[in-house]
Amino acid sequence: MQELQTTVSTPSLFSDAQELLPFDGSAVLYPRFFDVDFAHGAFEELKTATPWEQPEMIMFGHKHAQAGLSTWFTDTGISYQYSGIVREARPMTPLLAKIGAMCTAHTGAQFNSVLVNLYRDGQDSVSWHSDNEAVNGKEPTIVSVSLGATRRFDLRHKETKEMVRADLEDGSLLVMSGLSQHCWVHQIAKTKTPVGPRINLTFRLVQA
Ligand SMILES: O=C(O)CCC(=O)C(=O)O
Ligand SMILES: [Mn+2]
Repeated sequence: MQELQTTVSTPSLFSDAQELLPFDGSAVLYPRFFDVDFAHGAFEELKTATPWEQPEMIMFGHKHAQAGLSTWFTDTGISYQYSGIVREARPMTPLLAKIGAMCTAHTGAQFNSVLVNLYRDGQDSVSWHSDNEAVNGKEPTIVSVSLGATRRFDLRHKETKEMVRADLEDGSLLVMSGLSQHCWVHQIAKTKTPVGPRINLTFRLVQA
């Protein structure tokens, strides 16, 4: 006779989840959210199939200066504007929709758009900014997927200047929510350490 299981223990798949922010918002890192094969396949498909655009290089004085390639996907038709740049909407692809659905299944948050960034090497970067444009709404949940080379992610509190750092590894998921965009800025700094290419996807729920 089969023994009845009286205690149910469900070991969390994400027991290594880590809250990065000490206060004023949340940024939870799941270092190995996607399995290696899935992450590798997604990286290759995105690298090859994405119509990469290089937004006009902005030198300084702007909050989201970017030296890299990126593309904005959404079926809402809403363009994304930051630092005086307007990113035209491209239709979501099946792969991006699938990754977005995996993020929704895990977080419960809905997404209708994704900004895809390619960092070709250590010279590609995104300078200090917060994703606080009105289009993202108040206290947005922004889910960031990292594929490919590991890059360091810095967060800095706008008032206390407290710094938090984390390595965003291949297949990791970072969920930023609450006051995180209001109280903190973040960046991917340039690095002289030789690094391979990295693709980052930030899923968002935008409204016109
Ligand atoms: O590449 C990353 O991890 C961050 C990208 C980012 O902050 C953004 O696209 O707004
Ligand atoms: Mn950002």
